[in-house]
Amino acid sequence: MENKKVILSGIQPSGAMTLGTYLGALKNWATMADEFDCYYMIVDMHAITARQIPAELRKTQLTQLATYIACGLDPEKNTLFIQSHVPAHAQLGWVLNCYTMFGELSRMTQFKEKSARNAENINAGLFTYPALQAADILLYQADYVPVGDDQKQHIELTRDIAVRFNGIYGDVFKLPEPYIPKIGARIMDLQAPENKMSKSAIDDGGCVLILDKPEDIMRAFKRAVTDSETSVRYDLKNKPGISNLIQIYSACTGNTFQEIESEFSTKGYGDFKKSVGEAVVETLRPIREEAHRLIADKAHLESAYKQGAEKASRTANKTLRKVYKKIGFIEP
Ligand code: ATP
Ligand code: LTN
Repeated sequence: MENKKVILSGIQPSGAMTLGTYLGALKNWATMADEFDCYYMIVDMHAITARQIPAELRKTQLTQLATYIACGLDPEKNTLFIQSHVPAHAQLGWVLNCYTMFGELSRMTQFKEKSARNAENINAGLFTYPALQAADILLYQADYVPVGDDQKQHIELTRDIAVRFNGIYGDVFKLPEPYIPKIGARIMDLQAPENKMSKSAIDDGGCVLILDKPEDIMRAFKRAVTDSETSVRYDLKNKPGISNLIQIYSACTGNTFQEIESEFSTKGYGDFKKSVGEAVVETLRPIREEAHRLIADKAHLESAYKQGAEKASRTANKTLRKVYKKIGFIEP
């Protein structure tokens, strides 16, 4: 373990995870365990920046952990944990709040989008969310953060905060880099392909969930918005719906955009949408089946997150102690 580079990422338990989350993040996480020292969280503290129903939040977290494991994240080879189980996140999060500027936070796209969508609950946590995310990452001295394209800005801010802190106190934090997949980094809503597919967006039927049943997945693809042409051709600007479907098909089958265009050169949109739906169904089928088996095994899930929190705490507390010392806190 010692010399392996460190990977860290997290997903909010703010609802059921989408195909976008799978292709943009989770799918890649599962390939990294041998080469890297991997930490994957369920970020419950981030999730409460939007109002959650307590019983639902509890259930979503267990389902999310089961899905992590079902996607191939072996809890023996990866550190899987729940953010609030490691108090160092809240502790370093506060410290980093004091090294993050109001102007920087005001420029965050996710804050602007979420506050526009939720005008009645623009709370301070939503605003300072990126400082907590920076703490998540910097506590583990992560080298790479595998995320979808929408998180790039937060990782860049994390680096800026780390550079600022290191500039004052010396080399405390490793500077992390985003690790964004070439294909699948931004999956769009099937009904509104100008918007990111998102678990907390308005439910317009354009969102496919990882644990959706095959018939629901097929229905969502059958209804997917396309355009008034007839050719299956990648053109993000003029054909956002079809281009999104090409991305999804490519991410699920491994075929290149060119191979896909020629496969469907003599076929219509109806055939194409059916093939994309089938590819997604087959990609998600084993995950759904395994996740359901694991959801029923509460004892296994509990032992996985407890073991994860213990391991994560050891690493996180080392960094936290160093930070406290550097800034002049007295050891208790
Ligand atoms: P929320 O709507 O609550 O913000 P979300 O659906 O956007 O949730 P997150 O929990 O914010 O999902 O994201 C989890 C991970 O999945 C992040 O790394 C994010 O970049 C990635 N991700 C989320 N949606 C997509 C998408 N549509 N395409 C590619 N990657 C995505
Ligand atoms: N902000 C991210 C979730 C998140 C995260 C992290 C991702 C919280 N902490 C640390 C990577 C690393 C999101 O909204 N998807």
